[in-house]
Amino acid sequence: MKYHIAIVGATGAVGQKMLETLEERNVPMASLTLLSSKRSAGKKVPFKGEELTVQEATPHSFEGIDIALFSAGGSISKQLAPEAVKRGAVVVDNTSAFRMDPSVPLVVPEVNEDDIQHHQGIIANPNCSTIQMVAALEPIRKQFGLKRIIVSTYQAVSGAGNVANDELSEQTQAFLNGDDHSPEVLPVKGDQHHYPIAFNALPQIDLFQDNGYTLEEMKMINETKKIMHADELQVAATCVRLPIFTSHAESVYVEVDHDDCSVEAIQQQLVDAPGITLEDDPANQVYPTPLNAANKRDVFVGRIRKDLDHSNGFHLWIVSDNLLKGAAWNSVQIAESIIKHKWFTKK
Ligand code: 11C
Repeated sequence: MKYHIAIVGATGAVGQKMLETLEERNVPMASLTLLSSKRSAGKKVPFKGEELTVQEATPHSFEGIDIALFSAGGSISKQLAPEAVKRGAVVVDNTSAFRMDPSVPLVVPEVNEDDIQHHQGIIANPNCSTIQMVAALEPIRKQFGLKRIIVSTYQAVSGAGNVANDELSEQTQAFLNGDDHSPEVLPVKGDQHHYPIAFNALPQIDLFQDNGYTLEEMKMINETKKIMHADELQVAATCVRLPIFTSHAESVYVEVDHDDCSVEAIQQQLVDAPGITLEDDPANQVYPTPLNAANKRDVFVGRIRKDLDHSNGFHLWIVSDNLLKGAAWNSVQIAESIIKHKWFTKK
């Protein structure tokens, strides 16, 4: 059996990675439809030795589509995802439009694959910084329980799109040449102030909320609880943007429930876990870095240490490609899961 697949946002950073991932994974496809805004329609994109033409996304684009992967921004998803569902497609949405809707499963397959089957047409792909954290912590949670997570992130600019990549390149060049370059994109396009990202660290990702946390921090908190089905889990986050192009890194402190946990036991859980690569050998300076994780599908974990004051506390360093596991690969994994289990029907 082969399936009709569509990508909405095919010319964006994540859309491109979705194409590459579909190509590498050999998903059984009867057709691949590439959709975008009117502005990008007409572009030619190579796929499996052919050239596909990107078309403008309209409600009618979804006639006959089995699975539609959306990554063209929240407003496009809000407008077109219900139209796709109406026409019989299952939508995997990589925006925040439906993530916290109780009727929409929010899925990281290594954690809660079974939730997919309860969909009503839309399955949401979580925020990139949430995905890599929960994928790495789930094997620990299963064995030892989790009481608390405190995370600080070191996030790549590509999370804010190609415009942020361009801003980092141009600013770095200008800074080294001694030229002026006024920031226009980061920390948040459309916010009141912009600050340089080159040679800097910005403790703001997305807009500030009334409680003093940023939206990115609140996504990490709320999405983690939803994916893990753990309302009682204590989660705090500080999200920081660094001048890195690809891969988010996270310093994560966890407190587990069980007293019999140890660094070796956590390493054992992670070594056997799907989608996780353990790189943890401080004696030989082995630990993950954003550059090494880029263009790879796994989540990399290292620097696992026991807290010096809290016997149930452990520190970890978690790194993953934000455009792959954090977006395109997780979406394709969900699509593969729908195909494998024939979870096409709405519940
Ligand atoms: C960033 N994590 O790095 C964001 C990008 O909700 O899917 C992903 C935003 C989202 O800026």
